[in-house]
Amino acid sequence: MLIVTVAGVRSKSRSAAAPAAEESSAPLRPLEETETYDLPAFKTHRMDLDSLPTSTTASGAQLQEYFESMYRMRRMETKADELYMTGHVRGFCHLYNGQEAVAVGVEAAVTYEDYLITAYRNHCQQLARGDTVEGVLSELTGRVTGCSGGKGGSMHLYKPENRYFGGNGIVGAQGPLGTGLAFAAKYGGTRNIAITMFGDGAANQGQIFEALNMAQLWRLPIIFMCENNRYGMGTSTARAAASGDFYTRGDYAAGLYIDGMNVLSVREGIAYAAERCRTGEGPVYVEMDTYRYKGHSISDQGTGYRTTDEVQSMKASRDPIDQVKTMLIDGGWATLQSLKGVERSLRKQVDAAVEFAKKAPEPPPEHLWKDVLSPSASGESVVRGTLVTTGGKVGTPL
Ligand SMILES: Cc1ncc(C[n+]2csc(CCOP(=O)(O)OP(=O)(O)O)c2C)c(N)n1
Ligand SMILES: [Mg+2]
Repeated sequence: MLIVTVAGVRSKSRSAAAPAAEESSAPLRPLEETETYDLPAFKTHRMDLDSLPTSTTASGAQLQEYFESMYRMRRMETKADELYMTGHVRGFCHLYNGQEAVAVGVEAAVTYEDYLITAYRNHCQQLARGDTVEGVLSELTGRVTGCSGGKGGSMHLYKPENRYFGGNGIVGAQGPLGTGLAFAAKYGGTRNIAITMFGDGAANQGQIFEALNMAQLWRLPIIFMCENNRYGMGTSTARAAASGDFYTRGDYAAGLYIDGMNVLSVREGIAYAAERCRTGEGPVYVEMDTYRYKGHSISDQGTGYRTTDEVQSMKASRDPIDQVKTMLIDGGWATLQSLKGVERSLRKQVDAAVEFAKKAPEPPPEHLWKDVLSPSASGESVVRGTLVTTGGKVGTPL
């Protein structure tokens, strides 16, 4: 049982995985009405815990939006899995199932003026930053309608117009890159911030500490966000990390622990950390306590290094989508039946996106060098002064 002060309306209790069963014919409550929710406890490092909120208000409309966004993500990832298994997606494919509240809660706290960068588990952030399911599945299946024209695939999703910088296959690389984005925000005299998301495995890397040192020294507006999903590939944090309290690992930098399975907690924690960054106090090292339901990538069943019981109990007690469903039903904005209708319609939309991606054209041969190498003045692709097409030097006809 989950005490709903962790996830829902105050002083009621209900299993997060079992929304109210009773259906009533009473009219649903207007979505603009709000409810107050207790938040799961934050933990802080070099930051005043008492200045963090202990409760928050959400409207039915907000909760409905969070529910739909997370359900759409879950469904898209499930379909990506199927597309991989049937040979439509090749290469790598890392799924986000279980971690959706992080992507959705972050976007509820910042705007597209703020920079976002992450690792290879990046499909859902792309959606949250304004791409469509059609767009994401197109890139995964190598279609010209994807954001990288079908030449990048699963690990190369970007939306620069909404300040989303992907999509980075090298573990930890987004630490220094995100710090550069924060530097740009500060250098440009804006109040914008950068969020760099990385895993618990990446948190042990030297480049994260090097970038954090610079960010603290220069008081850069950046959230170093460690998504602690308990595993780096098949290695548990207990076996890989000398300290599992990731929020304290910034040492001299402020740290914040957030329940990453609770979308309201993510929203409020990130809103707080972001405001701190905007006022020039320097970086915040956030630990998102979350969990990945699937294996590391599609080639990993995710069963060899953890028990089925562990996964099932996480789903039963902390699932982010079920938590919001419970809030919607308990708050009187929805019934189990009305939410089933919403789920049905979202599944249809995702199915249509799958068909769209399967039918979309692959990139034509003339796109082979496009966007890969810098063009010469005459528009031809060049590597170190050599024309790719002819092997000749720029300006020297063969
Ligand atoms: C520099 C580097 N080393 C190793 C790898 C191989 N690798 C890919 S993902 C991964 C584990 C990372 O785990 P974590 O940071 O916890 O992220 P998660 O996959 O859990 O999201 C490793 C070792 C890599 N891509 N880059
Ligand atoms: Mg991990």
